[in-house]
Amino acid sequence: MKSARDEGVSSSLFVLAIILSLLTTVSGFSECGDYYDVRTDTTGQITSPEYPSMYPTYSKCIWLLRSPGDDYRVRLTLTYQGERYNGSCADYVEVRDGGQYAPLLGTFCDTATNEVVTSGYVYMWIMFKSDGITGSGSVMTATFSAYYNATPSDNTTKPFSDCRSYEFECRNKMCASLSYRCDGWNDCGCKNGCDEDECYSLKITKGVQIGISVAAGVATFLLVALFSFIIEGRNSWSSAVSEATRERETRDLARRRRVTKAFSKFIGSTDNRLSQDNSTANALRAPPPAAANKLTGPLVSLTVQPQNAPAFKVTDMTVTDIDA
Ligand SMILES: [Ca+2]
Repeated sequence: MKSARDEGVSSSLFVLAIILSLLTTVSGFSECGDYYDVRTDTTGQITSPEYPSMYPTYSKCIWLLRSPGDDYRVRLTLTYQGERYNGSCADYVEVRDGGQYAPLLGTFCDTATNEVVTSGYVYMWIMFKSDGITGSGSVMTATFSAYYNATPSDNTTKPFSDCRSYEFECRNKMCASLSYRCDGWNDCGCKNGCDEDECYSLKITKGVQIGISVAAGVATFLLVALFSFIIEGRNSWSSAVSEATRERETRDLARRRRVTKAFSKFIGSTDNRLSQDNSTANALRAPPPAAANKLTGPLVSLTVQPQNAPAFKVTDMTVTDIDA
């Protein structure tokens, strides 16, 4: 029978298997965001992953644009087909006036065609993000250029801080925790030199990643099930051994009582007969020789037949039992 403790252990192992299965799931990531120095003589372009095809799910791209100088701003012309779900932004583009925590210049969830956004200073921060559901969202493309502004801005104020000791700087100047390296998620939101680069010796497709994840999850579950089976089998064996030991001890005790009772009866009948023969009685009641006191071990069989008394056989007892 399974004890409550065993059931608790099995439940905990099952939950652990589920967690491990989820942890072994490798998520896909897209290559997209970057850092650009905006030039005065030409325009640049940024696009959603896999453009001009539809962008994939779980995309995260972050671009940081820097104007040519203090008297320049960044101008972005955006065309986008986003997606809403239950009224909220599911896939969207976010533009900020500097860094990640700078004031918001605009959030685009729906259709936008040649929307123009201009920075107030020298930096512009842009993030495109898609969720895990493929819907109506399709593509994002934008051109950026330098926009001359005669009023210089404070070029010494960075839109981002220097990365801390436990962080690394992504190619797009974002800071990400070192623990985010090679965890299957694109935390930097950039390409080339980001947190998920050079994590695998083999380039594997998303289908193979899913296959590996499922196989790892199933293998983990089977290992836990085997471990639980071994624990349960060991407990059952211990219970069977204990039960057998108790039964043997009970049988031994009952047999010993029967023998003791029969032997007492035999001694009583012998005393009655010997009372008529004092010499024989004295001889039998005399202390045993020294050698007899040293007798130990099992008395396998003893057959006694006093005069005028039925034969009596004693088996399986020890000399110690007789003395007692
Ligand atoms: Ca990561």
